[in-house]
Amino acid sequence: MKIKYLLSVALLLCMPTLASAEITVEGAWVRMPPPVADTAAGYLILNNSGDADINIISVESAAAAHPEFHSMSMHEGMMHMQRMESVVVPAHGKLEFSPGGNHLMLKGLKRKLNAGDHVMFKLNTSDGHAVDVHAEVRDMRKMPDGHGGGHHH
Ligand SMILES: [Cu+2]
Repeated sequence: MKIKYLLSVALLLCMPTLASAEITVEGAWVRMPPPVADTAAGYLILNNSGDADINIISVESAAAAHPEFHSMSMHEGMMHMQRMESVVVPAHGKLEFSPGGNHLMLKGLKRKLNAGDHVMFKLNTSDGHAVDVHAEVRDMRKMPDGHGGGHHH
């Protein structure tokens, strides 16, 4: 019986763990959009402490009808945004969404976002787990340079 018990414990430990246990979210924030805008950009850092890459296949938010992952790239001197269907947080690594680079694009804002407001996101992983993100809206016009991302390089 003792062996059986140990076996079931081992099985439990081997089951896929919640992605949220392996992914930690750092410094999430949303740039306060201009009053007439119906989109806003969000930024955060995702750390993956696990041994496997984690694929994030969708993002949801009560604040926006169509949240998307976007990348930024330079083409012929112009910055272009491109939608990414999914993003990967590498094993024992991180994925950064920061101004001028990858970002969450909140398209179709459902409400006005004011500085200090809180916006919740849900990131869905390919293995069926979810990562909750709690972001604060920041008015970048009032922020000193270099402190916008909540982190330092
Ligand atoms: Cu964008």
